Amino acid sequence: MNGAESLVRTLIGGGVNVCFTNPGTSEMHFVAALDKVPGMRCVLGLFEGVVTGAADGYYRMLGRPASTLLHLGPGLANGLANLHNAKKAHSGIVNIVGEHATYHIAHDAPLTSDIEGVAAPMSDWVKTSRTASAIAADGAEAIAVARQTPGRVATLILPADTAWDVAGADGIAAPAPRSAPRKVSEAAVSAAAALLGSGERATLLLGGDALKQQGLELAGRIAAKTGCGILTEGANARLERGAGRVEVDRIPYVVDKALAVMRAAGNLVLVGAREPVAFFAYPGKPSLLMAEGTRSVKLAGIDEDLEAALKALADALGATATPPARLAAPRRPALPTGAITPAAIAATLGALLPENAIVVDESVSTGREFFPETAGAPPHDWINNRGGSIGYGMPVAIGAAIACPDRKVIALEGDGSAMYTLQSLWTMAREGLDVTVLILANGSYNILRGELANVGVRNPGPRAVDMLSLRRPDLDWVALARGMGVEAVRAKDCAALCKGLSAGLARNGPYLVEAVL
Ligand SMILES: Cc1ncc(C[n+]2csc(CCOP(=O)(O)OP(=O)(O)O)c2C)c(N)n1
Repeated sequence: MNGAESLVRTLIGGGVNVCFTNPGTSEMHFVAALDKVPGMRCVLGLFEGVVTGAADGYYRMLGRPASTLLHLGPGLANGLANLHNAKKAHSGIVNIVGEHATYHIAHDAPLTSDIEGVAAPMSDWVKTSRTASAIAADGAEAIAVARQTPGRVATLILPADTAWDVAGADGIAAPAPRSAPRKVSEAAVSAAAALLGSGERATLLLGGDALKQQGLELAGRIAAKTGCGILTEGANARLERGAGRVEVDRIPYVVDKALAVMRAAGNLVLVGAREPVAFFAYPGKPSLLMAEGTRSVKLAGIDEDLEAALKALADALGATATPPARLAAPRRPALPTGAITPAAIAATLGALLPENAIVVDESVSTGREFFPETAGAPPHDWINNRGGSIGYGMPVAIGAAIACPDRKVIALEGDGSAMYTLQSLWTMAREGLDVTVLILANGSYNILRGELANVGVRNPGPRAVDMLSLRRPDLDWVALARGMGVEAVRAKDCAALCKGLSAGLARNGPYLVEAVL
């Protein structure tokens, strides 16, 4: 057995049985090993941002790492933006990057680069496996790191000779068992209970696994008992919502709106969330969104057992049996008519969202008001971009669809964002993934028009405005999708939007609807 096969066997033995790849010469032994070892689902992405984003989406739905295969420093560099998003979402990934044979590196060949240096900022752990006899143990360590609580990005660099040399005696290593998340301290529970019992206005700010149904339900009981509010951070790795679940709002993106929400929120109890920070600094506006005169108490961090923490808090407050507040009643808005507007899209989604759907939200400015209209739709998951690097949505949809083949995935895509990783459509077609992509075609980087004003630019000139336009030429999403094997339709009014979306939702496979705003 060579090192590559030893690594593939170690991955499969360690429960990592999906590999998103974009290989090159230095990874050929790994690619060959994929056929020698049964059990690995291999998915080709035609750009590395598709590969890393897909691994992110897979983890978000299963809580289990997938592996990637990237080609040296430049391949890794192409995948970094979505690796950044994955890291911010606390997604565990075994990120495998090929490297030249160890003795070849000194010769500074064209593709030679400092791979560890490129990997470090977007990884939680980086290791170059220097020999074929070490690769099994190194692979097992990467798996163990990736599946900690929270998940981590473990970058394992695989030199070509490590892959092709003969591996150690049995060639397979088992990762250390997953350790249980840390338990919340009694002191933290008492402090949170005291804050909520103080009579001052307070809000639970939830993140991570506190956004799953059980955590939300406990938060709802605490809210019913104490009168506190419930909020989430602006972007969530995965939020379970819909009819029958506790309804929560996100902190808005726009700073003035966020400040108003935070003023009303009062003191914060942090449960897997951090004190909120604005996405950007703006002249004359604060970076920290905590309202003046308010304070926060940390009940539990992202590395702790958040459901158990909420349970302990509910116990301390005598709220365990209190019926939860804010349960969303089943509600479907009426289908809208006329021109396609952000509000009409919100209503259409609320009217049509199927039960158990996974919504990957990269709707940017168009989707700011999608939550109220979809809150009463049948139970579903809602995924946001936690790293702010656009182009995450369609790749994450791929990973989610592979993780959950029985669930409908809906990717809400700003047209600007979708262009970053549009190669995703080809992978969706090739793998027959059940993803409906809704392109929000406003022909512009609309959000940045607002940002020009927000940073204080008055009367921007034609060159500035032109940098925010996607016109000249217009993008033809129907042609782009068809060119990659995905059926598509253009909708210019609400009736066509409803028809197109319904067609996508009715099939079992990829479909794209271009909604012209
Ligand atoms: C990798 C990366 N490049 C650039 C940006 C800056 N940026 C943020 S939003 C945006 C435009 C998004 O356009 P679109 O998806 O069409 O949404 P819209 O603004 O029209 O709602 C850009 C370029 C970013 N966040 N990430």
